[in-house]
Amino acid sequence: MEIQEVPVSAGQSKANPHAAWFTQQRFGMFVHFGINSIPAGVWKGVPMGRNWYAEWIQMQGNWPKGIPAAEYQALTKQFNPVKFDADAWVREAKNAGMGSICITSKHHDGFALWPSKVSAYNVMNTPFKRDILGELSNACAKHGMKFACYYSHWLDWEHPGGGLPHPDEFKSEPRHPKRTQEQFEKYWQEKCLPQVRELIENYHPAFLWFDTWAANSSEWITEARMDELIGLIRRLDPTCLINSRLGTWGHSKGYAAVDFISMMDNHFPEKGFDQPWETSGTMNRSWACHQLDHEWHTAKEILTFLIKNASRGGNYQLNVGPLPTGELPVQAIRRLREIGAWWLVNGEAVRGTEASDLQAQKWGFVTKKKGGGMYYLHVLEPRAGAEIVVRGLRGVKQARVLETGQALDVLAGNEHAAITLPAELRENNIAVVAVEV
Ligand code: FHN
Repeated sequence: MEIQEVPVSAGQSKANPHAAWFTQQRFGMFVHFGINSIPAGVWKGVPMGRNWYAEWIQMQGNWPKGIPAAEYQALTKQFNPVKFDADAWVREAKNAGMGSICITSKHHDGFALWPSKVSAYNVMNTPFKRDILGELSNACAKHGMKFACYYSHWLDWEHPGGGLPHPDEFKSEPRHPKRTQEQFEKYWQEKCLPQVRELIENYHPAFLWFDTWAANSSEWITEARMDELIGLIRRLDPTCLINSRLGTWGHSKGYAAVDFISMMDNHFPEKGFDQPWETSGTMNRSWACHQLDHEWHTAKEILTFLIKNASRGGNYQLNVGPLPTGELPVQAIRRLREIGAWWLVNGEAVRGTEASDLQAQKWGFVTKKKGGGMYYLHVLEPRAGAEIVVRGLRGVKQARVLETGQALDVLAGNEHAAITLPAELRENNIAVVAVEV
């Protein structure tokens, strides 16, 4: 995917008071699930082309023509994830330290995971006939987890007016015909706005995660359309947060038009922003289940992304791509549980932290307890007896290993403090030192 980074302009910060829980939680789960989970990256025995995004198979299978719409949409006849257990998904997320679950209510293919009255292209017209969003939102409520929806507002490959990939970015043959504004407006009024209304009225998502990535989207997602969509959401539920990939590069207010900034896929910035922000990232290379994608991040790599963002005041939304059966893949479960084991002792060093003034240390990252008084040093490659020099750290009252409470020696300098890790330390994950100041 083409990505474009858009800088936040100074003085835009108008944090929505309803976003407090969002910045507090730091860590959430993203779920890409739908009828595209069935072929899982392979169409009629041939791996899809161009990139690893299995949810793009309608366009990238049978390359370069793509899969004919009717043939792709016939996947609804096979959609029967009988092992889908919303409670099990939520328990895995919660155990890993996550505070929210955001699911692809409708991805680019246009298929809805709920009984939408707006479009028959939905889960009730499959053998499964169960309201996936309803079950997941109920399980989230039961476990004190925030429920949220991804909604592809620009691209929709089912509605005759819905957005199509840009021909220059997506070199399929024959090239897609270009939509007219009238066609797109019909889609917008007939499907997009009414479905967003349904999502809010039926499931009360804590946030809506919209999806554009510069390219040509602002031709379709114009400021007027964005304002119409934002207005609808604000009227129906002022607590529902909206992300910047609504298309804010095409909005005169920029990021200030929405509640939180979403980075481009898997982008972990070197600096934070003066508005709530997050990175959504994959566990392997695909978002939806891909049967040939075996390049999984380790739990430690995932934790490093999380901590890096937290040290800059940002969130991390980690994706899982459930199997066609509805189960989470074991590769994902294993990683979530490893993360959960780390979280069990170190979670306070991530949740409820704010952007840290002590950054870019050689040995790792520093997070800061909201309101100050405590820094957390995340040492990426801890060695027994090693000295950790923390540039900029002054006024240390005490330092201890977060897991054991073991007190550590601190040598204070003018512009730094040196802390010695315990001689008996055995740690192959990230070690956290809590420093009271
Ligand atoms: O095209 C989508 C992609 O399939 C996936 O949903 C990601 C998630 O951030 N968003 C788009 C590409 O950036």
